[in-house]
Amino acid sequence: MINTTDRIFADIIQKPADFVFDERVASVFPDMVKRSIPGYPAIIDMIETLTSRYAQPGTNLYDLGCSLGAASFAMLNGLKQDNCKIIAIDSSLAMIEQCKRIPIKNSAPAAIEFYCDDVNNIDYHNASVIILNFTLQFIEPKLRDNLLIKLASAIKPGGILILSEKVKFDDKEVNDLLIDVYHAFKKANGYSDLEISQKRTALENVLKPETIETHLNRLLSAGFKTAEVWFQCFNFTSMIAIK
Ligand code: GEK
Repeated sequence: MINTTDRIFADIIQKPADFVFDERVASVFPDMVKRSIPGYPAIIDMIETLTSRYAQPGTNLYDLGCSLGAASFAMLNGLKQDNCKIIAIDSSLAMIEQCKRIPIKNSAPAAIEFYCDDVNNIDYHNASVIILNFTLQFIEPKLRDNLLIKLASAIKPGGILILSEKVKFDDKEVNDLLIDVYHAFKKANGYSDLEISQKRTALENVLKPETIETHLNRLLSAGFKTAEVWFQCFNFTSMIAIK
């Protein structure tokens, strides 16, 4: 039987390397996100609820950095509007190959198209809902403004972008405290001190968090009329921006 429990950092790693979304990560991903991202199930549930409210008939719904498609399937479950298409993109071939194997009922309200690509390379258009669920944090900071400008201009008036991110805080004491509290959450979910510290090292050059203020200002400058945090647990947040 295939083991789907995340033990990727359980043993001492002799030559530490940057974290990559390869086949090994894809095979344990549902366990990894559930034990590593506070509030992940609540955020996925809200993506379903917000999709039923904000999707517009005849538009595209994008899931950027879809991993195994949790947000895409949440959108599909929430969708009541006709003639929509869900477009899910991830730069990890291992993730996209697994997504393509997930069966979709004939009676589903829309199709999901999965593409293996960099989200910076896509032409976005006719969108009503765009999801960036813990993906922007992996994109080079200097590319983030342009991507958000592109996304904001692809969204129709009244449409939304949901941006979930691990964040940092300007105040060092608060920042250190929330990192410690987050590590306690991981320990309570069965990760050892070794796993926590080896993963932290692997993510150091790859996951680049920004402050909530930086994210909200970027969303407003990109062309959204409003942007607010709707969820926060420790240093993990989800924001909604409305065009
Ligand atoms: C979920 N949204 O379960 N272009 C496309 N994909 C990218 C890029 C890029 N430039 N950079 C990283 N990725 C998911 C969870 S995981 C979050 C998202 C996490 C992809 C990367 O391959 C990975 O699958 C995903 O973004 C981030 O709702 O693991 O913390």
